[in-house]
Amino acid sequence: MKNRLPPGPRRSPAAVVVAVAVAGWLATAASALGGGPLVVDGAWVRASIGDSKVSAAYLSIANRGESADRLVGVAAERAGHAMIHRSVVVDGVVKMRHVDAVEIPPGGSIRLEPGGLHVMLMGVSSRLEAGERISLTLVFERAGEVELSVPVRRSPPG
Ligand SMILES: [Cu+2]
Repeated sequence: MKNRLPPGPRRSPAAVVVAVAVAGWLATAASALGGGPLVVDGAWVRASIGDSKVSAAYLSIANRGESADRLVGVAAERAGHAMIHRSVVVDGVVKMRHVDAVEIPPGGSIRLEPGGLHVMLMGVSSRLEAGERISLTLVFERAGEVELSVPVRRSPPG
């Protein structure tokens, strides 16, 4: 499923509400896309494992516009805190590093996937069960704030 995000530049608070409503609708309608240059694909959230209060969200974001944009913030329903992380291997041990922002060059894309960049979800208030959907909010420097409805899965789609 592809969701085209609304166009930038930065919006007033009132406009953000409209953009969020539109993006929420687009998240369930794969066609009839219009407007912004960013396209989200393959978003999913990992189902909770045991009693763990952490999880992660993954997705790809393509930029079909002429200007770079940057993913600068994330938030998720039922997660007390969310941030962008990158997994790195240091001396054979996987560690996660906080990333302030990720640039999406014009004509390029970024991929958040297991073992690499991801949206880290912390303080998850109740178990994320496979088959349900949660709301994931992405904040872009130019495109503004966008809310997506993302499926919870035990493994990557496809
Ligand atoms: Cu992490």
